[in-house]
Amino acid sequence: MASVTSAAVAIPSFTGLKASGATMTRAAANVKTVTAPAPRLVAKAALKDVGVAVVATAASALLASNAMAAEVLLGGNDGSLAFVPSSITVSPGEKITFKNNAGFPHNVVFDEDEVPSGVDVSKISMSEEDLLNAPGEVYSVTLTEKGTYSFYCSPHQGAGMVGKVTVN
Ligand SMILES: [Cu+2]
Repeated sequence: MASVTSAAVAIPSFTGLKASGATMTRAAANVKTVTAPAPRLVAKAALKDVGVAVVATAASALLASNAMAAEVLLGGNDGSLAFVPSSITVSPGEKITFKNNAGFPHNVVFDEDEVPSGVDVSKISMSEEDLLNAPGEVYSVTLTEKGTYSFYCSPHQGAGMVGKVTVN
């Protein structure tokens, strides 16, 4: 997938040359691929920006989950203090990336009373004092235990910034 970036970089040199019609067509096709609003591509790009990462899984689980990723925005485009979407379902080992979008600072804290038994919330949560301050800043977590997890943003919990992830 590193080719996504290099293809985008290579495009100006294609268009700058007196390229044959065939080459131009190929370059145009590349542009289309790169700019297509495919959610999977967006999620993968976000993974490169991981600022704070928590990996609570074995390497084998990570390898198995390479092709899967879920993204949750922190703060709605309409300015709402919310996780968007507020409820997601993922597979065990699937990477979940929380991305600062609007109304920050935000964070992601799992509720110790609302996770599957045996799960240590300190291993999957940001600390209550830890905050994502910059736009696009991300926090990623991987959950392996099946069940339902509730989480909240500590600065905005009172405003209803809570969410749920089901690992199934
Ligand atoms: Cu928040």
